[in-house]
Amino acid sequence: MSIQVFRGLLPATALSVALCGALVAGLFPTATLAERTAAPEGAKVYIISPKDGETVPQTFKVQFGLSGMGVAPAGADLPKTGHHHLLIDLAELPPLDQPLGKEIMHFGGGQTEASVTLPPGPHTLQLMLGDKNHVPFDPPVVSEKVHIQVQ
Ligand SMILES: [Cu+2]
Repeated sequence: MSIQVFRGLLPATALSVALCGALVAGLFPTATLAERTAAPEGAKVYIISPKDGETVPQTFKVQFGLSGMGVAPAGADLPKTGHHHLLIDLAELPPLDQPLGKEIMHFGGGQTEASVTLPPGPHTLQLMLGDKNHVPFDPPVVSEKVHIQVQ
């Protein structure tokens, strides 16, 4: 008798598991995972100015450096290009499998420098390149962290 009950339940259980799997498979890619662009070999992003350890006024200019690839506005589908993002006081890199968020400064116009205003004290600056969809490259094209003292 217990075997009959088991047999009766099994197909329904198998069906719900299959449905669940289909739902997860269907939702996952669009919900959390973005397609990442392969980084061109030797691509390097760096902060030209300010230098590591520099003391700067509250409003100062940050100059972005890039070698091994080009700068293009966000949305432009051109090979081996991306646009800059400035990470300020970020302890950890943002998630690499989704577009960079609004908490990060985007330079989607293809800018190569920015005027930044920060409160006095120690701060860190780091650059990360994003592709046409604001998604970090694979592997990420990210600069060394620059430590500054704002007066
Ligand atoms: Cu962006």
